[in-house]
Amino acid sequence: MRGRFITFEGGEGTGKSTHAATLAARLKSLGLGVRLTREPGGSVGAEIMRHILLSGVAKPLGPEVETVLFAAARDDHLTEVIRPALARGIWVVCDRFADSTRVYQGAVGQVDPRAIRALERVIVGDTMPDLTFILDVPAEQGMQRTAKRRDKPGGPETSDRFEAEAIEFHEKLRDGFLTLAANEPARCVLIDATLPKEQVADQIWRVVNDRLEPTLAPIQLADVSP
Ligand code: T5A
Repeated sequence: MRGRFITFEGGEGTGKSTHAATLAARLKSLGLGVRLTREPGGSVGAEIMRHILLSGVAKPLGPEVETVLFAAARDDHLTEVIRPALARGIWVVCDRFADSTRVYQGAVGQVDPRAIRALERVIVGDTMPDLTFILDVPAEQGMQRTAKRRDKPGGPETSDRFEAEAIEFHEKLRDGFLTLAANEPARCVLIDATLPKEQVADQIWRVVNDRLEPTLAPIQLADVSP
């Protein structure tokens, strides 16, 4: 039986990495095989492209070129990691996926939606997520969270390519993700991520149990996360 594919989306600092990791741990505790991964990145080739994209060196080339680079990274990630895992019955939990391209490069970056759709059709095809959580916090609060993380020992020293954008950019991102959630209710679940972490994690766990019934899935004892 094919594994399930769950993605986390939203603006900066909304808690995607935190909740992707918590969900992966909860699924593993049921004995399921789980692969926790992220975009851009998640495979050797895509991690190289992540470095290029987040360093900002591709920004002067324009949003169309960045879109193609995100798509190339996604193609490697799907081929090397996501599809093989799903085919083995492993549950894949991914921190960002194709919706980020729709919103960052499409809705906000103004790349022609026909180009975004065409790339998605070719690269993602029918490997769309079974369930997508859209974590929502006001843009300012998300930016405060990422700034706080930078102040912690061992945290990143500077903002990356997208974190460094002005607050208006982050407000547009939030609107873009809210629109996406409203347009695709069968796949996307909007989560109020201003609540304390434990409450957010419990809401996510309830939705996963209601929609995907992990307790009924075949048990896989192998731990496949890196
Ligand atoms: N991108 C990506 C595109 O433009 N197009 C694409 O197609 C793709 C795939 C990726 C960048 O690339 C862009 C989008 C991004 O700008 P990234 O480093 O992966 O860059 O950055 P993000 O995905 O934005 O991840 P962040 O790490 O910035 O934010 P998260 O993962 O949403 O937040 P998280 O979990 O790290 O939490 C941030 C802080 O908040 C705290 C956490 O403990 C942490 O300190 N926190 C909470 N605090 C209070 N209450 C809660 N409920 C909290 N939840 C988390």
